[in-house]
Amino acid sequence: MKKKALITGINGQDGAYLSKLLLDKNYEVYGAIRRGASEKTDRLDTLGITSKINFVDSDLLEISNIHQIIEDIAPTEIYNLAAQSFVPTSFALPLLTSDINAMGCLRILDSIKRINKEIKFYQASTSEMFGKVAEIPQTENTRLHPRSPYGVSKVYSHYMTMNYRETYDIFACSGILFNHESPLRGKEFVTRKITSSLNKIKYGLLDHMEIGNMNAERDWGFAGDYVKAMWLMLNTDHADDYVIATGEKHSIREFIKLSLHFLNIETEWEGEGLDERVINKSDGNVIIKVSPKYFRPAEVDELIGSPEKAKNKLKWEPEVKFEELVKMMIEHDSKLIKPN
Ligand code: NAP
Ligand code: F7E
Repeated sequence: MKKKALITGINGQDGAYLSKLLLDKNYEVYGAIRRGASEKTDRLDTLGITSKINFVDSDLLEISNIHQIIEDIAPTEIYNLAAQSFVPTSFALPLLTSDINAMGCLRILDSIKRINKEIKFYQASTSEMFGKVAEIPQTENTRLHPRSPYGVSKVYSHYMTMNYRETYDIFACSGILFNHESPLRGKEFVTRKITSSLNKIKYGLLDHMEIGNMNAERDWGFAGDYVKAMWLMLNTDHADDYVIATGEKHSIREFIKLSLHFLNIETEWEGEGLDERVINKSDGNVIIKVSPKYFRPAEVDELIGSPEKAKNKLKWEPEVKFEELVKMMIEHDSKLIKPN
């Protein structure tokens, strides 16, 4: 019999790549999707898999709906990827973020407990839980110190996942995933903002890009590699929590410089802090300015994860390196806007 997976947040970046992976593994894939005023399947369309997915109307805010769809579908595995996942929005909407990210997870866990404790559960935990980092690199045992309502909401769901595993013997795993990017990344996140905006600048569709803190450092991997780790967690001998990362960190400034390199834009960098700016050598135009608008009330300065446990226990390794990831994103955005 085919395995059945229910994916919340199926139309997000990870939902799209995970669906593709599970369909390739011959799963029946059910996608929980909340209704919106416009079409939302563009990422699934890009991967050519929309018609293979069984969509169900769902919202993590509604307990009766969650209970009902789990009962109706009777999934073998549930991947909880739905979230209000943009950190700056979590400062503006802390209660809604908590309701979706923290209580949403609990609504699913409690439904599993009541309906069928054999259903395996994956929770999308995050490196944002480490926040003001207690040690370098961060492991599964590093003390948590979140720096945003988003981070705090994910700490709640992380511990609740652990609690339901220990208390009710549910096969529930948390993947503590560090930043992972792709051509399908939302354009509000810094990597895609950079690759999309710099392409527009190159082809004359945008005058300049405004950016926030370029000193922040992240451990960036490829989303396609990271969804494999999610599946491995639910398909190994026992449930546990794992850090998924590359073990390498780079600053936002480095990401920008590499993107400029792949676009063959030669630049000069001037000024410091809020006055820092980047000038296009070919025409003398300022193409990047710093704006206080993109600074956060509290910042996570530096994240770098140790994927040792995942390497040893799951035999998981990231395949796409930093340079390859930047190139892939730049090339994808070039294709989207290049004339002809
Ligand atoms: P994403 O692209 O922002 O997708 C989030 C998904 O959640 C969207 O499909 C969204 O649907 C859905 N959603 C939001 N609120 C919902 C609600 N109330 N009910 C049902 N669905 C709702 O996020 P992602 O990058 O794929 O990340 C997937 C998960 O991993 C998230 O939980 C995120 O917090 C976590 N995570 C991501 C990273 C990363 O670097 N990408 C790292 C660690 C953890 P709409 O289209 O309707 O908004
Ligand atoms: O910011 C800095 C910003 O928004 C990265 C989510 O998937 O990964 C993601 O969260 C860094 C921050 O991602 C801009 O201050 C500078 O230090 O791309 P981001 P994030 O906040 O790390 C984690 C693991 C998740 O779990 C989240 O769901 O970049 N930065 N200038 C900027 N960031 C943005 N967005 N825009 C700027 O203009």
